[in-house]
Amino acid sequence: HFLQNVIQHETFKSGKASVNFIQNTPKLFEIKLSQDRTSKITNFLGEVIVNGNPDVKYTDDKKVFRTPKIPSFNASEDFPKGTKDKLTELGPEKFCAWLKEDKKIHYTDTTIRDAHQSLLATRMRTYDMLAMAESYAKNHPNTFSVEMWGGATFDVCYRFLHESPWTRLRELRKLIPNILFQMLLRGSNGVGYKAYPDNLIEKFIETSWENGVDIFRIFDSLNWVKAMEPSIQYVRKNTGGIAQAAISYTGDILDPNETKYTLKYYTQLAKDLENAGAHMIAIKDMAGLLKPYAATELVSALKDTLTIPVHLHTHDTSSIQSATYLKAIEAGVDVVDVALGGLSGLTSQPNFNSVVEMMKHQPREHEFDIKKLNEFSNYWEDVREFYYPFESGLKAGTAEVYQHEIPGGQYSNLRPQAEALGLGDRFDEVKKMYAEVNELFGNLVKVTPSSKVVGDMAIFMVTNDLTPAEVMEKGDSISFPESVINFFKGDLGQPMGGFPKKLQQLILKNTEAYSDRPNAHLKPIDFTEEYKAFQKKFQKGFSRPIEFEDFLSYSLYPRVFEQAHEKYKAYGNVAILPTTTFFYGMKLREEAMIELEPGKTIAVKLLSVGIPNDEGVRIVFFSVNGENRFVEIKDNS
Ligand code: 3PY
Ligand code: ZN
Repeated sequence: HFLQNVIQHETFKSGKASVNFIQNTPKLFEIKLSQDRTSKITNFLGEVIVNGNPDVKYTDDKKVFRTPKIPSFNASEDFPKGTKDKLTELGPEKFCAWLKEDKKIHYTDTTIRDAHQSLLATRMRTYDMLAMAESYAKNHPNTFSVEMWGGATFDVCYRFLHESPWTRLRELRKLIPNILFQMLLRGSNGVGYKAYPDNLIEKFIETSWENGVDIFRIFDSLNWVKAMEPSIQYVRKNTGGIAQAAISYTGDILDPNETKYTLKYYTQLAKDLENAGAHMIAIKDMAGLLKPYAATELVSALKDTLTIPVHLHTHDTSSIQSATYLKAIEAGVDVVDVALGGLSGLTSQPNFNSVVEMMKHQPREHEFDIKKLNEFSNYWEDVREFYYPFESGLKAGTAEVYQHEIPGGQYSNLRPQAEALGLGDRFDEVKKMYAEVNELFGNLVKVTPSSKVVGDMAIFMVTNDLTPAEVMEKGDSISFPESVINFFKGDLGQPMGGFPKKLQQLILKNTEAYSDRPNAHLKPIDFTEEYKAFQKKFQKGFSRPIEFEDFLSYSLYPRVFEQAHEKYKAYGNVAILPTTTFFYGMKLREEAMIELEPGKTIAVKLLSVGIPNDEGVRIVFFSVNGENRFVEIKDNS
């Protein structure tokens, strides 16, 4: 093709091409680049058409998708001012003082982070977010923040979607320049499941801010202040953003028998975090255990104790969490986390649209264009259908959550995980065992990654038909899951009240435990040397410049990054594909419009899929902008 371009070029045809013709005609390279991109994308499409997307475990051939409608907006109008402008104007301290004084209730929209993490196994693609972003920014500039980054979205972006989370952040930032962006950070565990060197966390925070994150919700999976302090300080020192420290809620403060996770425990924890430099406090109710009357107590006590604003996060697993919001709002909470209707409820957050309606004509009402808000809910309802293989199958709220205390994001994943291990019929046992493991481990705060340790152990015990008593009796001869061993060694930090000593000995056998910060045991990253080596290794054959952000991702997830990098080299930027095309390929004669870059769209139509030859290779024919193209794909079936 490249040669064809040369041959067909007017200068070449006229015989006037000099020896430097190719170097002096950059247009030829642009054409080559776009042809490379087209052939990589058609290769990907061919793969999905012949072999399916390996991430999609089942498909329903009868499924008919609706076309999601983007709520109307004025494209030529400037972005209305929002909270991002206010933060830029005031800086974090004054911004938080303004928030605390403001009587209106504020809303964080979690639709494009926690909601899909908790309902659709984190699979939402950037494509569907970008499509509605500008409209959202222009229609709902009074949203407090959009939670759109961090938690599990970071590694899933690479692992299953073959996208860069950094590109997601930057592209969204361009289309939503006026509303605060919020991310979830697992303190010293970053956006991973283990401890990382402190200087990596520091650089990660700084670079996230430079790319567009404003609010850092920092938590620790054991509520260990020592593990959150460095991140709070990095946000304060290295960014102009907001350090929001979270108290992860577990148990029931209204239970008279509760001796560990009491009201006093939470208020002290919040005060310690304020003293450590937090600009705001979040109540992170990751399992949805904070009942309405408990919210009255907790929020009132925090408002009395703290001088900074309080933000409430919950999951509606029990289905009564909008009552919790009502009580929290009455008690003076400043911000609540909600998800747009179509992606709300159950293991996700309470319904944004309905909470806005609940507050209508009330003293703390914050006015929203409810008609438009409902259009966004409909948009997500339609988009959600694209992700049907990733639905968890939960149909109703459950009061069992108060017994097992499984976080929302984990609960919707645990059933498919149990099913994959042949424990589908024993899911009830897994849930019960989760609670028993929690007791065995000394009653922990359970949130990523400590929740994963408890889940791994529960599945291990059900699989091996072990009871807690048997673990204590035969522990010496049991090979425990790796995550459990690392946890008891101190890799995730120290739980309140320490580890149960006898069990710790049984699990660790001869391995030594430590009680200081796990990060202190890790070698700092040499950003100059290691980045240089990284660039050298990964630039070759890569169609865009390798950047420092890639290096950060690699430092957090070396294997995951490497695999995503290989995919990028083979297929280019698959984030530009419409979601149905990405997951399900194309039907015969179907046409997909693919925007290679702004203003450059190609029309790809599937013409035929050949029968396999002797080597099992099929020829897939496409028409690309009216020109025939084919790719050869090995059929793996
Ligand atoms: C995460 O860490 O991903 C969470 O959402 C924890 O609740
Ligand atoms: Zn959550």
